[in-house]
Amino acid sequence: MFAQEPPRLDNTYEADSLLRGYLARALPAEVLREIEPELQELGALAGGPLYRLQLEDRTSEPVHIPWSAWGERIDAIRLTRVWQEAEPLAVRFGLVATAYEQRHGAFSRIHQFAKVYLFAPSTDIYACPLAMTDGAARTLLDSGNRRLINRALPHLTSRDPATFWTSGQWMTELTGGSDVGSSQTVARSEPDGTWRLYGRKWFVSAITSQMALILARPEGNPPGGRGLALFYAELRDERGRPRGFQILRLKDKLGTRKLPTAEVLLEGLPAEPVAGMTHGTRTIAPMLNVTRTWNAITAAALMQRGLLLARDYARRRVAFGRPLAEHPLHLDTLAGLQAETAAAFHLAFCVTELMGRVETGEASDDERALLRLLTPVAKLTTARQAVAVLSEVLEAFGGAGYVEDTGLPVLLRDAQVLPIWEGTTNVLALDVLRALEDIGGLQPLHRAFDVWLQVPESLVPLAREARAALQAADAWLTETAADPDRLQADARRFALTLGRSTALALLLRQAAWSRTRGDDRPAAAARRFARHGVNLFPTGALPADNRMLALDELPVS
Ligand code: MFK
Repeated sequence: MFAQEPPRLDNTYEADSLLRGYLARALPAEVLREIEPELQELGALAGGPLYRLQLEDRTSEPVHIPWSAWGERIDAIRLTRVWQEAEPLAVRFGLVATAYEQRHGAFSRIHQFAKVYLFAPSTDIYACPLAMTDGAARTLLDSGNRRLINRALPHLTSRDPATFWTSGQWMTELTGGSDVGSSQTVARSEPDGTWRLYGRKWFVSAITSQMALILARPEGNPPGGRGLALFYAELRDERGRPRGFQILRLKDKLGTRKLPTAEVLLEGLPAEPVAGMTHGTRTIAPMLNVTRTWNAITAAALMQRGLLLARDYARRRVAFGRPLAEHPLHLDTLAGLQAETAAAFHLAFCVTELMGRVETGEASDDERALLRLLTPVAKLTTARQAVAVLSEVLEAFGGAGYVEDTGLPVLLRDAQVLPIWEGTTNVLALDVLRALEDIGGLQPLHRAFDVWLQVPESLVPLAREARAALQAADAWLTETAADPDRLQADARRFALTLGRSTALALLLRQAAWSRTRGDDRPAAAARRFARHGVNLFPTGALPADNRMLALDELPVS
């Protein structure tokens, strides 16, 4: 009887020419030599036992256990098998610790995120608590609060599962969502000078964490983000019982279903201010920027996972008399996906390069400015690409891509969270405008393009295309500076034009390097990516037209 052969994964480090080519260019040879055995090991786990466990454990989900058998409120969470395996592995491989140990100086962030990239697609979004843990470590360090740094950092960056903590970020409320400044959680001071938090957090990711950074409004503070303060809380007592909060329910989500996201009632959770009693959103910004970088790396990683599977399947699946891999139209489709994935990969890893340089004090002023600008640009660009690419990946399997027990549909469902959490595409597009105000314009990016785009003659037309898109974006900025409605209405096109032109420039940097080593795949990816379009600028669209279309109004005569 005829049966289809399923797609197979092998060592996902060895199979990934994108990652290996990038690391060979971006890292000094001795650093790559030192870290490669670890990447090999992680690639073998990710493509072997972890992937098999994901498939085996596909239908299990975390369970909330509100009460003990004897009536005590315990709010325990039973995790899936993959999540149980993932934590000790993450600790052993130092998925958070690597960034703080800085064994390879400014390259440590590249090292860390290469591991995250291999780990994330095989661990059912366990990257989420790790991202927040990394973000919490960064936020506490930036706050300068020595007591909390001494207390929490050794746990957050531990290499020992017995002492490792993850952190949550408790921000999102029914009133708040993206508009965190309208949060209603209050902080009340006790007679002894300590603080307790009261309110309802609507969407708390990874409720299993040992600590959390929480936004709350000290009583009497004004409304808005400035009236919020950032608090630190340790969430469970020595017996594991919640300290002044209840889990109301786990959220019933489209994807990331292995991730226990909870709705939480705060009923006097003891907490400690991190950095003063105001400006909470500003204080938590380092958390947002770190988790947005994890988001971008995870987006690239999920795309690459989908492609590895689709590529393998194309060699096994015979239709109309030959393997899919011999059908020109199927090849063309996969090539388009590969180009988008390569572009997302380089954009995301560029942010990790900058992050490493800033954190070790080696960055120039331009590099600091680029990190602020490219973090939201990379997050929003790669997240949109991930949804589009993974939708197409499912289609590359035909009906099998739509059938749950192939383990494929989850790729698309999980990808769909990437443009939503950590700031939607539109919220991030507005953050790009805010970043430009902070850094004073696009000059740092123009100067970076000059460095990245030193390419051989044959790639010069593509380099011109990247530059032209950046110039169009810059011209738009000058032209609309005095028109806030138009500035906002075009902000997404603007941000995506920055993202796509920067990704093309970075692909060309890699292509120029790879060509001297006889590898023309990055150049092919750049050509194909450019053909998809890097300049999203509208011609003549105006906010008045937008309103008429969006709200279906009659044109004003
Ligand atoms: C796979 C791994 C992925 C990661 C998994 C993590 C899972 C976690 C799931 C979640 O928790 S999702 C919820 C995440 N929520 C968000 O990302 C919130 C989205 N909303 C925004 O980003 C809003 O723009 C923001 C809350 C920041 C608006 O806050 P405000 O207080 O109304 O706005 P304002 O006044 O513009 O900003 C306050 C200050 O912060 C300003 O500084 P100043 O006080 O000095 O003027 C801003 O410049 C600063 N700021 C805001 N965003 C910043 C920033 N600074 C640096 N970087 C940024 N990104």
